[in-house]
Amino acid sequence: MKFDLLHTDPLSRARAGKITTDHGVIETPIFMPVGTVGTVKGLHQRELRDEVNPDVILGNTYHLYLRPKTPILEKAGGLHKFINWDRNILTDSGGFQVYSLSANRKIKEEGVKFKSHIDGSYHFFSPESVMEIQRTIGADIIMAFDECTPYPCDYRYAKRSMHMTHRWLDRCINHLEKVPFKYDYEQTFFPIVQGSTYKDLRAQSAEYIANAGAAGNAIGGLSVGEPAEEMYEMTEVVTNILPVDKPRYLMGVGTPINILENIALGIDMFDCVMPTRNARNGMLFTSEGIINIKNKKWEDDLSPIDAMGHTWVDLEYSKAYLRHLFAANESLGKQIASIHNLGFYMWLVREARVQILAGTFYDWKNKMVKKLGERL
Ligand code: PRF
Repeated sequence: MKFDLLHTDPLSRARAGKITTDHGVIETPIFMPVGTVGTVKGLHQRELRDEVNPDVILGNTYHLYLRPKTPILEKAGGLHKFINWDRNILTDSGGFQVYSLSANRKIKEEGVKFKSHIDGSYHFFSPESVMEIQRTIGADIIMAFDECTPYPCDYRYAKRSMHMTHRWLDRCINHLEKVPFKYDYEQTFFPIVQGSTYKDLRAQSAEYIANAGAAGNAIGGLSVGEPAEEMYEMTEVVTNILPVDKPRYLMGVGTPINILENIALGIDMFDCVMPTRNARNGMLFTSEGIINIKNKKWEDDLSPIDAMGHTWVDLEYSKAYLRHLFAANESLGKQIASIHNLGFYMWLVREARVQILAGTFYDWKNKMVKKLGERL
């Protein structure tokens, strides 16, 4: 993997860059649509590629390991082939899902024992096993196995957990050296900064992660319920320490406003279920603000879903029709809303990149942040 830093905004710390892997170029800042179980929910791959057009999507080790299970992915020749996606894929390690989804999980130094949310069966993840699973899944970018602390988290637990995440990082790196790539392309490993909402722990963790010398770095443990201001403070502490010449990925973030504010603090990569999950509940993000399409207000509004829209569904369908689809619980409603929201998120990060390259990001960001939170 190669990262070219193209431009840094003089008024903020926003950056425009370019990641190159064996599956193509990723222009940063980037938003990665979440395809947890090997599908970005509500879109087939052709729509995803041609309408939303992301350079990279995300998959989850936890889910794919439980179903369809690793041997099937190996037989298919990796996740790209299994799901028919020839652009970049990043897999999360399960370091978050194992805590948020599985019942009865037990965290020990050795690893995590957990109960499947699908059939109740017991499984064990260690830094070593998760690296092997990610080799078999075959994503272009693979993540360290970490512990994502909850919010709030007391200082002693946060500190102990952070040190364990660091020891797990060393085990991930040692093990990866022993397990070669499975397919005919390279994989790049990203370690993850933890440290909850404590500035000293965040700084210590960022130093540790920077010292690992990986080709890219991630920040975890944020957007877990803390106030946005606290998230931004932590991002700032960490981006002041992480190397400038490597991409920085803020995991699981966030709202359009969170994304712009974190771009301004020097983040290059984002992922979040919000555009697709909220779409399925009828919430649409637009450049004028937020729409709840289920609202009676839209019942007879025959204007396009989003006149400023960035995907064909925005102009093709009316608000009244989309509201009707939701009222009738038709699956097409969820599909249209998902394409719209992903199209909007992709536009947002692409426009941010254009503004960074033009030197106008700071004013544009402040103007956008005012509008994005409004309820229409
Ligand atoms: N760790 C991992 N994945 C994650 C997170 C984390 O802390 C988060 C936190 N927002 C989202 N996804 N491995």
